Amino acid sequence: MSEKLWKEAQTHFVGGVNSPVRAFKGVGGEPFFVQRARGSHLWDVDANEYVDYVGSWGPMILGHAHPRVVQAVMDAAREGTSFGIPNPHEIRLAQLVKAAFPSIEKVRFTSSGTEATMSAIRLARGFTKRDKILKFDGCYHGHGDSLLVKAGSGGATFGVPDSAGVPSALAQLTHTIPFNDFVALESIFKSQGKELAAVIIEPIPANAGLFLPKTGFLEKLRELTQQHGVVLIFDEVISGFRVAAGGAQEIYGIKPDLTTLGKIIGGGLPVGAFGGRAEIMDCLAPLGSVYQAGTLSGNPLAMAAGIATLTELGVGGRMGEWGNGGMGAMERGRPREPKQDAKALYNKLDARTEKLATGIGEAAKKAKIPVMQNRIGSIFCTFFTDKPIANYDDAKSCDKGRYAKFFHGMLERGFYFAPSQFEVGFVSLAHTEADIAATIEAAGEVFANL
Ligand code: KE4
Repeated sequence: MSEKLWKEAQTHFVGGVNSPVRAFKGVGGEPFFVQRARGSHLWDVDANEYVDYVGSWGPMILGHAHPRVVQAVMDAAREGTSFGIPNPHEIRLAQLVKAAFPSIEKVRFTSSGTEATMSAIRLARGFTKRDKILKFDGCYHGHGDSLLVKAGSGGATFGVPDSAGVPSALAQLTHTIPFNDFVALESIFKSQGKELAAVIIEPIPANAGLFLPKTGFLEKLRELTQQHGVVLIFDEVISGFRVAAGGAQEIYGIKPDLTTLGKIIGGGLPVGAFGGRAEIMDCLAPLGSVYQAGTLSGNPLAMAAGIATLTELGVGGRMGEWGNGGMGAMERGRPREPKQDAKALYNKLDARTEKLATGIGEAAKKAKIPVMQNRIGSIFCTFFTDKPIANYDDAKSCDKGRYAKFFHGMLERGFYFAPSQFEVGFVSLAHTEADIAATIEAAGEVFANL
């Protein structure tokens, strides 16, 4: 059935997909079509079952079709699917976001991470009246024109990090340097510091595989941006509510000027957000001169899914008059205490992912396959190399062919990993010890055949 659908999909969609990374170009072969998903498992239209380590590229931290998320969306849908008028759900989700991100004084919801980062860049340019921006090689911040310069994710997968169609006059305003490169960082601020509107960074880059900031790198970046009046934007679309409730800024104790969010805060429905210092945010229309808008921004269903997800994650937040959960909880006026302490849940995710990553690493070692496992919290990446991976160049030197064989070997055994060496894997609260054990066993078989 997947083959039949794939054939027809080619007649409707470019490359058969609505987003390039889904086309399996990074690993070869053809994607399957999902029929349904629940918890940590997916079923394709041919009833094949998979343990899912992509989780829709990050949103599904609770696992698929979590009953409370589904219920919240159903409750909200019964009241109407979109108003284009302020609604109480927006307030509750904002409370939960601000409870986890103290750096966010004001927030604006969008319908995707791309909209969030695009808007944050425009806002920083409007606030500073400067045009240039700095990003890092291999980081991906969505497909906004200014950000498709040496971008990761699909850009890296297809080896086209700089997209056609972006006017060179605009692309020239985007400077890029290698991540974790202290010398390049000092030098670009020496030469361009006063002309930079913003630096946008994935504090934990997860779009060229996964690598971590070297000690002091983010602190140095914060210090230099402060000195030069440059807006520091933490793109936490992946890391927000993923590596900790308060994302990378909670882990590293750095306060950015703006933060962008997405994925988890929508619980699988289309949501993005950008927020930060009120002094900067207030430059946005309708108060300020930086225009930004969206028909479905703050959509009640997407808000309800996000509220239910963050509540299940134990993100307490100030118990506003709307309480937790969807509209239902509001009408009943019964605010519900978050189920569990967020810390305990993140520790559980961390321990389970540690077990998986260690198991895969040991299986590779036993088969004498050089593999480097990078991990933080419930994000992991299996690089086929014997070298440590600390930036995009390191990631590009990995054995992508071997990754593709690993991917297909695991897929045949019912384990769905990211269809590209330049993406990451995610563990959810729904992944069981049995899932992890079975995955490690399968990896052992695959490595033995590599
Ligand atoms: P969206 O526009 O795809 O919602 O978000 C863009 C974005 C922004 N910032 C970061 C750090 C991101 O990782 C993303 C999107 N991530 C990719 C996967 N790595 C989305 C998957 C896809 O493009 O289909």
